[in-house]
Amino acid sequence: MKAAKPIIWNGIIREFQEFLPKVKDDNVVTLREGNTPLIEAVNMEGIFESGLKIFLKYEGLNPTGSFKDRGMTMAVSKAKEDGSHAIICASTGNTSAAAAAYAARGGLRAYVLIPEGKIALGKLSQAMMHGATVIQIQGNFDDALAIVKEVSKTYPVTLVNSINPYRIEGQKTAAFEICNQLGFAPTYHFLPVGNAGNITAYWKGYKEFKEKGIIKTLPKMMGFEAEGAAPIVMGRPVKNPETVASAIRIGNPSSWEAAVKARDESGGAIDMVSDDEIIYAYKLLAREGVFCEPASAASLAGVIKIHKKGIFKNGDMIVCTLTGHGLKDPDTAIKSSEKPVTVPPDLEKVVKVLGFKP
Ligand code: AN7
Repeated sequence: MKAAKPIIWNGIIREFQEFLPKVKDDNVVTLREGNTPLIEAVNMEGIFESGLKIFLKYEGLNPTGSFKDRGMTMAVSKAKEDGSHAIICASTGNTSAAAAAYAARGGLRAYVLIPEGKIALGKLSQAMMHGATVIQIQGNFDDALAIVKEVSKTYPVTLVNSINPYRIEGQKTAAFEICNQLGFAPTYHFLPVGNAGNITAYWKGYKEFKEKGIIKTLPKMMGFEAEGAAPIVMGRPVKNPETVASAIRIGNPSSWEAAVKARDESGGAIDMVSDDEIIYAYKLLAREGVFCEPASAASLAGVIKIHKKGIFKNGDMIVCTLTGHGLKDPDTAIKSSEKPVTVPPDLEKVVKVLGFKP
């Protein structure tokens, strides 16, 4: 290489402008989100027969560590364009982190409502560090969402939960990237389901690429809720949702109907996985060198569950969205791992722990 080679990615609004609502360039609030890697799983022999290809869309590599950045750049840019000075959201953590960061970037105020004691440490630190006003609700996400909806109706603040249609618009760009990365759409697309915005967004993205003739086939959309927070699977809201995957601890999703539509139109499924299955998949992903948060692993847990039913065919292409970075939730990572060994600063003792002969 004789000269520096420019590698420039301008963020999803500028890169995918022909597919997104127009934003005046001065109003674009971006941290150059998107362009996340699609990583093939290579250490899963023994779990799946060969011939099954699994790709991981590692959304934890977005600027704030989750897929929420795609929707947030769009929602905050539009809020700015509309003259809004403040945004508000309810969140299980990642939305609040993204809202806080993009609001800071764009010079808007952010107000975030979170369930007290139920969001992962990394996410809380992000919202606080970016200067959002953080309000802990003595209740769950669903309680918080009901309140922010009311507040945004009455007061001069823009709601940036995924009820805001710009969020879905931004998030659909992950489907575009997967098609561009593979050269076609996968056979199956697995992802965790919480408030159900992301499955809705991906399906919209795939359909738009098909309408434009960029892809020929559509994937089956496979959404996975956590067993203790599975309103769509149960067919009714869950009053007190509970799961180790705190990001998807949601009992009454906003995009419920749209998610069911994505499932039915695509010939996919919305199913659930237990906390044990989630943690098992979380550790398998770590063995790939890919660190995601527990909720993200619901996608791979779903693949394992469906694989056991013998539904996959040789050559099927599977994409799992890993929605958030593992560093978001260090507590669960430490709880799920072998403890470090402590020894004095002594060569022999260290060598012994390493299993070598002294
Ligand atoms: C890592 O941050 O709802 O089904 O308030 O953080 O589109 O809600 C987070 C959701 C999956 C579920 N994985 O996506 C919030 C929030 C991670 C998440 C989901 C979330 P949706």
